[in-house]
Amino acid sequence: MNPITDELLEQYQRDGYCVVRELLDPASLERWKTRLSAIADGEVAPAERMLVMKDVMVARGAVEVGSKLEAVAKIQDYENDPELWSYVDDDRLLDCVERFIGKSVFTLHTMLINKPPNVDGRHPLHQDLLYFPFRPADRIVATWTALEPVTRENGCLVVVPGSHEGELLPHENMDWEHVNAAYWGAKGVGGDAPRVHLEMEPGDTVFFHPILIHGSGRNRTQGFRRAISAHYASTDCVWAWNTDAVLQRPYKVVRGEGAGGPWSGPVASEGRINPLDYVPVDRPVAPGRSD
Ligand SMILES: O=C(O)CCC(=O)C(=O)O
Repeated sequence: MNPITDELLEQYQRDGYCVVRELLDPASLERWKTRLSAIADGEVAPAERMLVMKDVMVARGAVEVGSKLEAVAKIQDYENDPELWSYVDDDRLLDCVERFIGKSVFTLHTMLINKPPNVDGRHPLHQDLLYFPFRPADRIVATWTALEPVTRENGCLVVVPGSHEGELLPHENMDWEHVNAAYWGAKGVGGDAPRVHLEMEPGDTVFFHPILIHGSGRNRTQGFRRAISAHYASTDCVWAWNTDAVLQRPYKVVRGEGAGGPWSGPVASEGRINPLDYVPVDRPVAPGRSD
């Protein structure tokens, strides 16, 4: 039976997210954590087009780290890393993804989020569609899998149920002392928004809509808070930004016609969206990267 029962699908449609408990097994989680460490330690070179982001506090020398892994905030675009790619390509995940956006899908974005001890690491409340040039939004879904117990104390995800029914909002830079690059917050959405904290066990996976307002808190523990994540879009989606950076990321088809190959269109010719309407003008979207 597909783990996305009718009940979970209804919850996703109503609230903009749903959680599948223990979707992925401990050995798989270990494999991805090991790879993260190997890349952070420099034992394995970052794959082509992969971005390894240092935490802003480490980069500014505001905190001393005890290991190379403590310096890394995020790995992005791991499509060309065979170990991490095994997450995106996992049938257990893809069977769920199909329930939300159909049988023919490509990866829009891939990420490993590392929240080490002693750094701020907060992610303000935001909407992921901000970063994505494809539409319609309803044909995009995020997956986020806990690699260890994720709690309020170590900075679990926080979501605003039902917010996926709204519009994509303009975002702004946060007025915080330490904010990682491109961690923008949705304008006018404060800490008083009706939030739910998603505490999760290793292998639990949340699926969420790209307009859902979400973020995460500080890691107040002395351990790591790691998660692996991907965004998938239906191959029916069109490129809808008015920029020419069409191959901004290594988009790859994972299921359906053309699986294994790169995404190749279509690009909308009319009604294009200007990403700068949504992001702070002093930090425009850089073609190729969102860091
Ligand atoms: O894992 C986190 O702390 C937040 C991730 C997130 O919201 C994002 O990258 O869009």
